[in-house]
Amino acid sequence: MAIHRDRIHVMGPGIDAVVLPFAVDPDDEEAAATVGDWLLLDPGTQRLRRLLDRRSLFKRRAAGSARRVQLIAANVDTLFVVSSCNQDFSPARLERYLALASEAEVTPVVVLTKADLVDDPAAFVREASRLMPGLLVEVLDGRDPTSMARLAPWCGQGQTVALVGSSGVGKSTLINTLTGADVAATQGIRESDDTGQHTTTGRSLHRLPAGGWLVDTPGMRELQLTDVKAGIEDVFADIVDLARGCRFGDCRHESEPGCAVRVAIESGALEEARYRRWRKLASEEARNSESLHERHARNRAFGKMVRRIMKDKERGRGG
Ligand SMILES: Nc1nc2c(ncn2[C@@H]2O[C@H](COP(=O)(O)OP(=O)(O)O)[C@@H](O)[C@H]2O)c(=O)[nH]1
Ligand SMILES: [Mg+2]
Ligand SMILES: [Zn+2]
Repeated sequence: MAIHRDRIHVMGPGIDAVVLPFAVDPDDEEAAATVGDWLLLDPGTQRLRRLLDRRSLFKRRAAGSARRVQLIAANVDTLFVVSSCNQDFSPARLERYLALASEAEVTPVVVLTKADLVDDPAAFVREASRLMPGLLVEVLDGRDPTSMARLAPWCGQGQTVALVGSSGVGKSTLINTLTGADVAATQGIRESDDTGQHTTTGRSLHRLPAGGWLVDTPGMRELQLTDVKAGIEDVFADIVDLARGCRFGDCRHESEPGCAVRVAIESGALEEARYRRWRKLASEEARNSESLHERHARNRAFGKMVRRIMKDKERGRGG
């Protein structure tokens, strides 16, 4: 249900307890329990026995360290990618979240809020739908409980949902409407997104009236674009497919002869703007992930140097 500093909150039939986490090998970061995990608990000793296999996992690099991975949520089935039908609407931002969802192996559903504030919400739906083949898009007024019927297909028994989206798009409003309770502080009341403070404390899993669960952890909003190469390839599968048809395997799709990507752009089959967003996202991902690898290499080199110095010292002492 929630991870506290040195305890975890678990729930199950007849169980609502705060227990000690597993002692995990620091090199096996994914062996720790996180929100949404299924655990086997010994009812007598209240000790955790086992972590069950996950269906999906959101994780991120912990700030300031190359190695530490922070687990955010496990077993999420559907990710509501929230955007509003106004100035926040940005295909590039949506694609970024779609890549994260794909990487975590979670089905994304784009939820466009503030439908009540625009004249033609359907235009936003059309634009969002074009971002990925088969992408599901819903548009609604997040404050209106009756519009929640649109999200019902993902909120029933046995289903777990999570939300992402930038500040102010209406995530907290949706959470409150979905849960039918005042579980999340909405903006303008007491939540402060800018300072990184979160008022959502306590449990991170909320029961939905239709029987499903909603994950609400502060970490979801800090998801970064690192190690999501496969996710980006899923979102831009059309371009990846096209690039396979380029004459040169290392085609940069600039002015090379026989470039299938350029042909598609020129014929109008591929939107130039989408191509540019792909380039930007892919290079940003490569940069983020590469710098982490470089840091690893540096750490390893430093470790080697230290060991060499120690050895030399030993030798010096001995001889
Ligand atoms: N008109 C309208 N306002 C909304 C809607 N959803 C959220 N809001 C308002 O937008 C503001 C930001 O919402 P909030 O839920 O705090 O956004 P969050 O930062 O994503 O959690 C609040 O003033 C909400 O009342 C909607 O569908 N329509
Ligand atoms: Mg909020
Ligand atoms: Zn090419």
